[in-house]
Amino acid sequence: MALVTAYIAIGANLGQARLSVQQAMQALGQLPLTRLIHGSSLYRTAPIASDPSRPTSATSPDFINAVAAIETGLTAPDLLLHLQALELAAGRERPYPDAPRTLDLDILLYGSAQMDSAQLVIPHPRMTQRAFVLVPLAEIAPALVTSAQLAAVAHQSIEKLLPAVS
Ligand code: PH2
Ligand code: MG
Ligand code: MG
Repeated sequence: MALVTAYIAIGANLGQARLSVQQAMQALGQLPLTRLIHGSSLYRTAPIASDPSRPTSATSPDFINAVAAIETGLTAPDLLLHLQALELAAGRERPYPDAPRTLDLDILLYGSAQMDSAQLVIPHPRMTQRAFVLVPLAEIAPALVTSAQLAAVAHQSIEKLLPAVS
C-alpha cells in the first residue's frame, strides 16, 4: 500500500467553531489507514469570497481555520468521501454558496498528485489566493509556501490564536 502525505484545510464559522476544528484535526488521524503528522495552530480569519465577483455577506462570521498534514493509504477519492462524512457528522448544511458552516474539510495537496474531476481538483485551485490556507500551511510545511505567495495575501486579515490552557 502506498502511503501519501496529504494536506487538509479545516474551516468553521458556525457553532463552536474552535472546538469543531480541534475535533476535526483529531478525527483526521483516526480515519482508516491514516495518521495525523502535523496540526497547525488555529487562526481567526476574516471571510473571503470563493468567487471574488460575489462579495461575502457582511454578516458572515469570522472563521477558525487550520491545516493538517496526514499520511494516508486512502486514495484521494476515498479520502474525499471520508472528509464529507466528517462534515456531515458535524452538521454541515449547504443552503447557498459560501454559507456559514459548522465544518469544511478541503484536500489541498495529495502527494504530488494533480487531478481534475467533477468531484475533486488537486491541488486545491484557490489555495494560493488565501491567507487562511497559506499561513497555517507555511507553519507546518514551510517548504511548500514561498514568501512571494505569502506577500500576495498579506492584506487578508488573519490572527493566530494562542493554544487553550489546559
Ligand atoms: N472558506 C471558504 C470561503 N471563504 N474564508 C475564510 N476566512 N475561511 C474559510 O475557510 C473560507 C473562507 C470556502 O470554503
Ligand atoms: Mg472550502
Ligand atoms: Mg469544502
